[in-house]
Amino acid sequence: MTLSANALLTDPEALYFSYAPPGEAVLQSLSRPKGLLGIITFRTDFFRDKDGATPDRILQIPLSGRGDDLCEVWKTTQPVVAGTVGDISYRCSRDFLLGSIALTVADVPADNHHGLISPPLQSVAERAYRQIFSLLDHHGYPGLLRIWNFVPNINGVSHGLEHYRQFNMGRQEAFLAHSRLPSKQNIPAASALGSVDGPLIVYFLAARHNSVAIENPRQISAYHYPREYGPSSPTFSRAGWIDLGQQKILFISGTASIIGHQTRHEGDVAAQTRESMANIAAVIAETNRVAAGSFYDLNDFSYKVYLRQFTDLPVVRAELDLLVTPEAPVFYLQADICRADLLVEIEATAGVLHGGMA
Ligand code: 3EB
Repeated sequence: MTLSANALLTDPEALYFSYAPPGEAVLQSLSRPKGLLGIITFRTDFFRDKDGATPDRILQIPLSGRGDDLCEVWKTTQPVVAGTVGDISYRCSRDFLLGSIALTVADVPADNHHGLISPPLQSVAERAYRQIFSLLDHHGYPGLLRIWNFVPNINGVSHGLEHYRQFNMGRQEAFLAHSRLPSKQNIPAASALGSVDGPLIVYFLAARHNSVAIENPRQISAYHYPREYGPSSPTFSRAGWIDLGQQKILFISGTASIIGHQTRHEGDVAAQTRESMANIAAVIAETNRVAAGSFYDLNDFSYKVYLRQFTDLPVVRAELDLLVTPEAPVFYLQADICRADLLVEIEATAGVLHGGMA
């Protein structure tokens, strides 16, 4: 079977996304609510209804607010309906589902069913991912294409373990509990960042059909990282590729200055940026090798760049400008990165149609 046997050749549903200023994003959502999967904002003070609530079509990620004042807007060509199950809010169309979950991190550690006490981020991560997998399995969107994780105080330590490492334990347990680990093909592309405070927030894009996981020959698969990075390895792939017929989408995970399993260029944000982009180029080359008929290059992508120190922006932008066409959308945000020695993480997406819908 070639990978393009996945193609949904009949009556494809198109997926659109863009980065838009808040005013424009809200106008778009009001003028075309039928095909709106959702709007993601990366600050806390963005949008409230008259009663102070956030409308369900808008997800607010509490970052520091330093960064480009843009929203991520996801749309589709089929009608969208909204729903909630447990702690998840979602909007779905015939082929796609965009959902989010926010779980408060308990002060008191939870019992993890084995009579042991789990650190707090382990238990919320497991609960979040279990809810997500149940929703996807029961609603018929088993293909988890892309997932974004925002872990409060990600580099903080409690119960003797960094929050990101606690998170990895709970995430992996949920993957195991839902039998999603044996087939490495279906491990989703992901990003993992720190939020300023508050709940664990995860948002995700799922589909009726699975994407194909792509790994990076320059890096050890994250799910094979050695134990020096924590008791459980991180459960994500370097990229996910899906053939929707007319649209062939490549979701490249948050990518950092890691070779093998080791951080490179500690303290040098320019060199970390170049190494991250070399990793992205390697993932693209690997995709072009395994995904029949796909020929992506760096200029085809939209980028989201997370900076630990927002004052590094001019240096990082200068490096990206040398590598990527000025036409490529690049969205800069301040966020902590999952390893304390990483200064930058870059994610990239290609093949999602841009702008308004026909
Ligand atoms: C890395 O390659 C850098 O834990 O979901 C990037 C993307 C990173 C996703 C995750 C972590 C995650 O290990 C960190």
